Amino acid sequence: MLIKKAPDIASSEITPERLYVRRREFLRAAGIGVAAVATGVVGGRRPAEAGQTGQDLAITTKMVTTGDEKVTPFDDITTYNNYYEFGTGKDDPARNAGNFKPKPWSVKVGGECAKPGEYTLEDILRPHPIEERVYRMRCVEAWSMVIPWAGFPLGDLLKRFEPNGNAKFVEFETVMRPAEMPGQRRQILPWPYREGLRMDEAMHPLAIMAVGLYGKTLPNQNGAPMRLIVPWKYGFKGVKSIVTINFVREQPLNTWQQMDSNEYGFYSNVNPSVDHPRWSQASERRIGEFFKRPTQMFNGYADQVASLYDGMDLRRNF
Ligand SMILES: Nc1nc2c(c(=O)[nH]1)N[C@H]1C(S)=C(S)[C@@H](COP(=O)(O)O)O[C@H]1N2
Ligand SMILES: [Mo]
Repeated sequence: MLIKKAPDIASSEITPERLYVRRREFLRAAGIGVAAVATGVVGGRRPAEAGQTGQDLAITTKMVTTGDEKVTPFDDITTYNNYYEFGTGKDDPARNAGNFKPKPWSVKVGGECAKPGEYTLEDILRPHPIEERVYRMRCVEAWSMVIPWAGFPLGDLLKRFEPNGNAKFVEFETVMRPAEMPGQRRQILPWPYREGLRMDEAMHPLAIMAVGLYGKTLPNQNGAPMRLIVPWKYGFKGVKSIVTINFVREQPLNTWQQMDSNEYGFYSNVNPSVDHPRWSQASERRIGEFFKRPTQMFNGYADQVASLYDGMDLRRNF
C-alpha cells in the first residue's frame, strides 16, 4: 500500500493544559470523580505500545463515572463481545480474532478539514496522555457492563486535523481485512462497518478514543488497536479497529441504520422510554447479575449530555 506522507502535526496543536484543566472542571461540576494517579509518568507523553494487545499502558488520570457500581470482570469484557467481523456469536470474537494484526496500523483522515492524510497509529497517539475512564456500556440488546477503558478525548484528536465550518458530522470506518476477519467473507453486514457522530457529540468530553482496557492495550476482540466509546449511546456506536475518519457535511448512514432504519437510527442515544421495535429498552441485564436493573436516560449521563439534544424530538430522532 502506498502511504501518503501526512503533513506534520505541530506541537502547538497538542491539547493545551488549559483545555485539559477546563475539562476536569467540567467533569467535576458534573459530579464525576477525577483523580490523578502516581504512575511515575503523570503528564507524561509515553504513547501506548501501538497495536500490541495486552501491553501495559501509562495511565495519567483515572475517572469513575459509575459511582459504586461494580466493574465487570476482565474475562467477561473480553469473552462476551459483539464484533461481527469475527462472527455473530458472543464468544466468536475471542475465539476468532487471534490472527488479526493490529500492528502496523494507520488511519486515513479526509473530508472537510485542513489536515487530511494518512497517519500512523504512533502519530495519532503521541500527544495524548492516556486516561482510565470507567464507563457504563449499554448494548442495544439490553445487556450492559461497566468497563475501565483507557483512552483519550476524541475531540482532542479531531481538533488536530482542523475540521472546517462545513464539517457537520464525522464518520468512522473499521478496517476491511477478509483474510483475517472470517465474518467479512460473508455478507452478514454491509462491510466495512461504519458509524458517525454529529460534530458537537464528537467533541463532547465524555466521548473517547479507546486504546485499552484494565490498564492494558486492547485485545483484538475489543477493537484493537483503537475504537470509539460514546458512553451515553448504545454500544454499536463504538466502532472498532478504526482506519478511516471523514469530516462530512451530511448526516452519514451508519451500518445498523443501513441494515434496518426502522430498528436503528443515527442518534442511538440510550433511552429507556423508546423501545426497539422487537424488545423493551426500559431495563437491562448487567453481565454477571441475575436481576435486571432499570436503564437510565442517556445511560446515566443525562446531566452531562442532555443539552446536546435540547429541542429535539428524541422519539423521532432515535
Ligand atoms: N467493527 C465493529 N464494531 C463494533 C461492532 C461490530 O460488530 N463491528 N459491534 C458493536 C456493538 S453492537 C457493541 S455492543 C460493541 C461491543 O464492544 P465490546 O465487544 O468491546 O464490548 O462494539 C460495537 N462495535
Ligand atoms: Mo451492541
